Amino acid sequence: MITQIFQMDFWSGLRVDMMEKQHNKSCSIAFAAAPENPVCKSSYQGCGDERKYPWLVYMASFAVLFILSAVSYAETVRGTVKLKTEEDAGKVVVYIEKADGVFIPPEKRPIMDQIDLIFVPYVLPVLIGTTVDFHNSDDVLNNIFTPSWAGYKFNLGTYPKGVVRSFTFNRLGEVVLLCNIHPDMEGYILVLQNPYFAVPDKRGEYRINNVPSGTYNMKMWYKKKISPVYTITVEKGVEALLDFK
Ligand SMILES: [Cu+2]
Repeated sequence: MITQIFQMDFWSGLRVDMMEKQHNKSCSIAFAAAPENPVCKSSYQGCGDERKYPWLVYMASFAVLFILSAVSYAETVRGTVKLKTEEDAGKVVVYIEKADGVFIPPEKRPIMDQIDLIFVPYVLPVLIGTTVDFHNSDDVLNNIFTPSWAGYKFNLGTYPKGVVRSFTFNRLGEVVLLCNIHPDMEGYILVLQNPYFAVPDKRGEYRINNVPSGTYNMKMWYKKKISPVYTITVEKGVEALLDFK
């Protein structure tokens, strides 16, 4: 990987050099032919500036090289979960239990909505510290509260369509969402230690990108139940495969 980038860097650097030489030459010719032509004049002045470029181009190449070599240590973890019914799609979360590092919650707040008296999505996995926006898309009033410790036993109150209330999740664990007007409504927020989680698609396939090299314990959450631990090793340059049985 690194050798490859060095090669790319070398060739692109060479090409930039050649292009610059060619460009300077044509500008000089144009300037000599018509020194008062404002286009030529400005492009000639442009050429003067461009002479300062090579080191910048090389610096940028090295920055790209550095970033790419850092990213190359992170790989994809993917696999399948067994869904009993199609309805179970969206009710499963696959996640790495614990990973080293400092993880910054997303600026874009994830949304938990209430549509036709159903929490949508059924389960929303979030990184600890994430603020979630709670919407109400129903024409009737809905309430959201939780008896869960991980959700500080909050009660966001009862509010109509169009109102958005927020909550920041700073405790790890499962937060059950209930509505004190409609007893059948039930949803979940799963507050996780790291951002390496996924909700499998309808075929039960999941994919977690950019997982750093290392050995991890993985788990699957399904309707309040947590699977046994599966251990995986993520190695540089290899996709890690894990099928939950
Ligand atoms: Cu409700």
